[in-house]
Amino acid sequence: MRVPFKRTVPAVAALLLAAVVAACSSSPASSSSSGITKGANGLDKGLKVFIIPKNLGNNYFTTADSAKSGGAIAALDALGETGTETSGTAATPASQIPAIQAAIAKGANVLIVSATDPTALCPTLNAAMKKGITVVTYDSDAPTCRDMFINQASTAEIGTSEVDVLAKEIHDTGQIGIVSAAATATNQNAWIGYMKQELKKYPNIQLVSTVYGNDDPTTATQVTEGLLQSYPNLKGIISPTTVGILAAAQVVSTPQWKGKVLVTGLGTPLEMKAYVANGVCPAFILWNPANLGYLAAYAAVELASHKITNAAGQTFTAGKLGKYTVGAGHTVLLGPPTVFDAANVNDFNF
Ligand code: RAM
Repeated sequence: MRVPFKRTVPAVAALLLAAVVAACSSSPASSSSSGITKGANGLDKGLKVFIIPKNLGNNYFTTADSAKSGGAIAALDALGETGTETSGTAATPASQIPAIQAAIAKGANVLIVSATDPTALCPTLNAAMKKGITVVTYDSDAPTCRDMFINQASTAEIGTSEVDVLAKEIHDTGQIGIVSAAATATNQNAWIGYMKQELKKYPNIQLVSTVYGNDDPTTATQVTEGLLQSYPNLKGIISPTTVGILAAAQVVSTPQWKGKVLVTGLGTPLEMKAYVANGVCPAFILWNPANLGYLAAYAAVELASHKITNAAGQTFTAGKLGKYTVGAGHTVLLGPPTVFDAANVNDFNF
């Protein structure tokens, strides 16, 4: 016969006390109310991760972020996190900041951000870090208000190689212009800084103007047309943005400019292969955007799980990409950039 279990008053009190202690002492990493648990690999599972590119509707970021392309959300799915891509439609802080604020309000544990404007974003990102949210930048940095930056390739190499590619094509001579993204973008400004240094090696090349297309196809087309009208003897355009280089190549493919002006910069193989074929853009540069997003996701989860810190020398494995080491300035480098031309441009699906 089963003996009915009789709860004594002290036993009930002890149970209540245990429940109160458990509720009060739950850390974010083990709290069942937050849905975060510790996996056998030492990483938190169930983190709410928001990926916030400069803007939505830009193929480069869609590739970097989405599950389908093997980007950030593919990595987050594999790790058991909740990954959400969100941003505004324009690559401006006015469009991006509300998306960051909304992600914080939704209980984000991690923000992965490509900064449209570090100055404008920092108050919001600093507030997020104060709340204990892990802030990782990828693609475009905000150096004073993040825990870690995932850099696509060496900043110096990206800047100097674009100049070297164009210099060779125009035989080291003539006027050139730059069609950039937003005037506030950290990544483009840093690359342009290295372009200017590299141009000192080419005394017969003159950089006549830098114009800004704001990663908007219409604006990029208009500023390219304006640049060509102002400098009718222009020999080349460098556009260190996937949106800008496509617009510039389209403008230069019209009869007025084709054969007179060459375009290079940073582009995606799928968008640029037609302009390699028609001779307007014989060569351009990029990295694998999906790998950038994937690496950023792994690094952010390692950091948020306190499995690594952001100190130089810390190492972690980013799934299929293998082992990475944190470098100086709390930065992780994806790898070297790739030069695309007629020999390889058809081999890539991004
Ligand atoms: C655009 C964006 C992005 C940049 C690429 C190369 O898509 O400006 O930040 O890294 O171009």
